[in-house]
Amino acid sequence: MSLLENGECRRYGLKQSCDIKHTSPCRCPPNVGGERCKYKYDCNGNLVDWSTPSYQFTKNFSNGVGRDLLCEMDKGNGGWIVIQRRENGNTDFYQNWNGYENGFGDLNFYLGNYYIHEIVKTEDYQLRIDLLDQEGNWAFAGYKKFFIGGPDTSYRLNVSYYYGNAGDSLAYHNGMQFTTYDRDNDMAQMNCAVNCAGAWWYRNCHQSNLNGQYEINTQSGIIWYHWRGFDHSLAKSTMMVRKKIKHQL
Ligand SMILES: [Ca+2]
Repeated sequence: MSLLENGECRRYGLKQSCDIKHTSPCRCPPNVGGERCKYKYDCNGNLVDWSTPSYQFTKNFSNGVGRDLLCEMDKGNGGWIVIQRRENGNTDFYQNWNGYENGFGDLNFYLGNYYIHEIVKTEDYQLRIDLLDQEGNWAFAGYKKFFIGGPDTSYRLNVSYYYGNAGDSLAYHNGMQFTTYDRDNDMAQMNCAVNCAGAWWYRNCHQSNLNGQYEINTQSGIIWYHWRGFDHSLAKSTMMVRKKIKHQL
C-alpha cells in the first residue's frame, strides 16, 4: 500500500485516499483504512458509486464499426476496457494477421489491434494484465504507459513504467511490431508466431506469450516468464486498458 497517500481530490472535492504520486489521482482504492471509498471511475471517465459492477457498452469507431466493449469495474479500482481475455481452451488463438487486426472470440477474445490502437492512440492510457496460474494463484502486471502504433507501424508496442507482482515480462517486447504466422515482423530467423504457436510483439521470440496455446506447458503456452517460467501455461489472462485521469494540483 506504499503507493497510496491520503489526500483530497481537489478537482472533485472528495475526501478520500488517492494515489497521488504514481498513477492517476482521484482513483480510489476499493478499500483503504477499513472504509470503502464512495466513488470510482467508469470507462467513460465518469465518477460513479463504488458498487457499480462491470458492464458492457458500445463504442463507435472511425471505420464505422460499433463494437461492444467490456468495462471491468472490480479490478484495480475499475474503469478498465478489456482488450484480451482467456478463460478456457474453447477459442482458437492461433489466428492470422487479419484475425488479430480485427479481433475474434467472445468469452475468450482478442479485441483486435486496429481497435486497441484506436482506443489508446491519444497516448494517455495505461495497461493492466491479470493472470491466474494452474494452482489458483493470481498475479498482475501494470504499466503506467501503454500505446500501440497504427497499421503503418504493424502495431508497434510502446510500454513502460511497470508495477505489480507478476514481474515485467513485457519490457523485452517494448518497441517490437506485432507478428502472426502469416506476417513475420520479429527478429528471429524463423517466424516466432509459428514457433511459439501464438501472435505477439515477438522479439527474438518471447518472455510473454499470452495469445499462446491453452494447457500447453511449453514456450507455446500462455506464458508470463517472470512469474511462472516457460513451462507453466496460465489458466486465465485478462489484458485491460484505462485512460489516465489528469489531476489538478
Ligand atoms: Ca522472423
